[in-house]
Amino acid sequence: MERTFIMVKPDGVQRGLVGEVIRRFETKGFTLIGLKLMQVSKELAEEHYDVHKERPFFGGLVEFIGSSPVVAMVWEGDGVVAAARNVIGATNPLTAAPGTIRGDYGVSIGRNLIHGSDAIETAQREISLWFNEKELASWQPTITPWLYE
Ligand code: D4T
Repeated sequence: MERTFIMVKPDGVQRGLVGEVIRRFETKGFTLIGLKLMQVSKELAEEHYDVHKERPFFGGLVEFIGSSPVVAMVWEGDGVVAAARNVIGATNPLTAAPGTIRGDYGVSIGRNLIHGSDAIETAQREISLWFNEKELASWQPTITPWLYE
C-alpha cells in the first residue's frame, strides 16, 4: 500500500490545526500509521529540504522548521501521495484553492502550515528520514471493505 509523509509545520501546530489536519486525512479514508510531535534539529531540517539548499529561502526555512515543534505523520492508502497534495493545496496559500488546507487556513508562502511528499520516491526517502520502522504501525482498519471495493 502507498505511503506518504505529512508534517504539520510549526505555524500549523502553534495555530491549533493539528486536529483539523488529522481529521481531513482520516475522513478522506486514509490510514494513519505513524505520528509524533517533535522539535526538529537543524541537521534534520537541512536534510529534509536538501533539494532547496541553493534557494534564497533555504536558511529561513530551516530556521522556521526548527523554531517550534512539528507533528510528523505517515499516512497510507491507494494513491495517497498525490491525493494528499490535493488535500493540502498549492504551495502559496493565497492561490491555493478554497477547500484545501492551505487555501482555507493560510495567507503566506513562508507560513504554509503543512508539508506533504511530492512523489512516491520522495515519500519513501522522507519516511525513512523521519521515522524508524518500529515507529510505524502496520494495521488495517475494519472499515477497509467500505472504502475499497
Ligand atoms: P513543502 O515541501 O513544504 O510541502 O512545500 P511544497 O512542496 O508545496 O513547495 P516547495 O517544495 O516548492 O517549497 C518548500 C517549502 O519552502 C517554502 N517556500 C517556498 C518559501 O518559504 N518561499 C518560497 O519562495 C518557496 C517557493 C514553502 C515550502
